[in-house]
Amino acid sequence: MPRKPVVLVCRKIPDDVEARLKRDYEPRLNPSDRVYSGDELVKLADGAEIVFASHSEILSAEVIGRLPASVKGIVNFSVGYDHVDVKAAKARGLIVTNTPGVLNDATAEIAMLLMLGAARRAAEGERMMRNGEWKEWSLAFMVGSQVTGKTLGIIGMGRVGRIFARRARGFDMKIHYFNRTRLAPEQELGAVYHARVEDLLPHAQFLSIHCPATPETRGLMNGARLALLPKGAIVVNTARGAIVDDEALIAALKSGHVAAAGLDVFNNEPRFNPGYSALWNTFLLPHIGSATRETRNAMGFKALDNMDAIVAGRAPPDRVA
Ligand code: 8YV
Repeated sequence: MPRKPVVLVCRKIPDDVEARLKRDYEPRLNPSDRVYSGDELVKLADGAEIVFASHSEILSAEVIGRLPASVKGIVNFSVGYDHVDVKAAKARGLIVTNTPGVLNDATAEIAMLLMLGAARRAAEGERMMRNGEWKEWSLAFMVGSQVTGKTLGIIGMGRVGRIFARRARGFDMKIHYFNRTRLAPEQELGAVYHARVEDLLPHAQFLSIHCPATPETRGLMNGARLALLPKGAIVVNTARGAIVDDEALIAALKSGHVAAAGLDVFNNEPRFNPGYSALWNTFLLPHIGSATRETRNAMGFKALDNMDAIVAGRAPPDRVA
C-alpha cells in the first residue's frame, strides 16, 4: 500500500474530523493542544505535505521561509487567514486554503448575543446575580439601550455580515453598511450603502464589524472614527481584534461616547487588553464565534476537502493563495 501523506495537525480537532483524517492521512497530532511556536512548527513539519493550522498558529514570512521543502500547503481550520503571510506563502509556491461559508450562522449568533448583551447590560447583571450583589430593584435599575427599531451599521457585508443583517431585521433594525463594493439589490434587501466608512458611522446606533483583518482594515476603528458614531452607540466585534484600536475604544467606553461594547475577538489573544475587563459596559467572550459542534465539524470537513485536493494535485475549493 502506498504511504499516506503526512499532515502536521497543529491543534486538537473534532473526533469525527480526526477519524476521516486518520483514514486518509498519517496525521502528526497535537494531543496536548498546546500552541506551537514558529521553531516547533518548522521542526514538526519535517516530512509533512500539509500544515493543518488554526488561527492560533502564526505563520509569518520568517516561519514560512523556514518550512521544510516537503510542505505543499497550509490548510486552515478557519475562515480568517490573517495569521498567515500569504505573500510569503505564494512566493514559496505554497497553497493556502480557508473555510468560508460554514461559520456564518454560528458567528452571526454570537454577534447577536453580544449586541443584546452589551445593550441590555448582561455582564453587569450576571455579575450581580453570581456575587450576591442584587439587593434592590427600582424603575431606574439596570436601564439599558433598546435594540428594536434602531439603526445598525455593518462594516463588511460579506457572508457573516449579510446573515447578521437578516437576523437583525427580526428586531426591526434599519440596516446601513459599508463594503468595498456595493451589493446587488437582491442581497442588499433595502440596506443603505455607504461608499466610505466615515459616512456610515454617524448613522450607526449599533455598529457590528464583519470585515477581515487586512493591511487596509487594521486599526480602522481608531479614535477619530469612533468619534463619528452617535453618542451612546454600541460597538460589536466578532471579526478580528486588529480592526479596533483598543486604547481608543476603552477611552470612548469610559467617556460614555460609546455606551457599551460586545467583543468576541481581541488584539493579542488570549492576553487581551485588561482595560476591557476593568469596565462593566463591556460584554466579553473568548473568541467563540464559530464554536458550535455543527460548525466545528463543518469547518473541519471543509478543510479536509481542501487538503484532499492539494494532495491530489487538484485545485482546492477554497484557495486563498
Ligand atoms: C475560529 C475564526 O474559531 O475561522 C475564523 O477565522 O475566527 C474562528 O471563528 C478559529 O479561527 C479557528 O481556527
